[in-house]
Amino acid sequence: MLNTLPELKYSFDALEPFIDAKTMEIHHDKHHQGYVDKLNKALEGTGLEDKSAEELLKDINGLPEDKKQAIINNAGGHANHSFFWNILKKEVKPSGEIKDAIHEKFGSGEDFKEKFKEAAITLFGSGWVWLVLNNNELEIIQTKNQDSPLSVNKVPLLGIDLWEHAYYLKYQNKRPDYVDAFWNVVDWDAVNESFLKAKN
Ligand code: MN3
Repeated sequence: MLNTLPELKYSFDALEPFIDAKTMEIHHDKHHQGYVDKLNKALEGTGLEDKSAEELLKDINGLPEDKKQAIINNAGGHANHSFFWNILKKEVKPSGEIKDAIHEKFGSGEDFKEKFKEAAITLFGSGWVWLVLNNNELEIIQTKNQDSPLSVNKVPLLGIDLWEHAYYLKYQNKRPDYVDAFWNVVDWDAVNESFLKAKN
């Protein structure tokens, strides 16, 4: 079974005005589709065609050397975007165990957001910033390009796409404004669900 582009569970304009419809359309239909197509192409003839992007990313040392970087890039692009679409929803407030765990680890929701934003602003070039679970501890990490937290044995709970294609149409060079707007579209119920599943 080839990897396929997942359908969005909401319309392109569902996250307006924070993430605009045109950006969502191009991001999902063109960029994400591109990663899926290139992943399937890279997997041709490797015997790994049936593996999910997540399975491939958890064992990157097992990848054939000549395809390794192409698979990391495009399985990462596929998995990261599939994850991203699922943590986006307007008007969901932090609640549940993840809220308590964030307060315990970072001091407060505001302190957490500040640290996350700092990581997002200081990431040089293209990549992602994540809230992950690492050995049962919450942690904010940066990844370059389409590298996945799964490849370093960390479970993503929340992530922001910091490639310019994710925000340039609306925010141009103002990455900090995009990060501020992002908090209006985090589906904290989905984040909490991932947290409950991943924690011991
Ligand atoms: Mn993207």
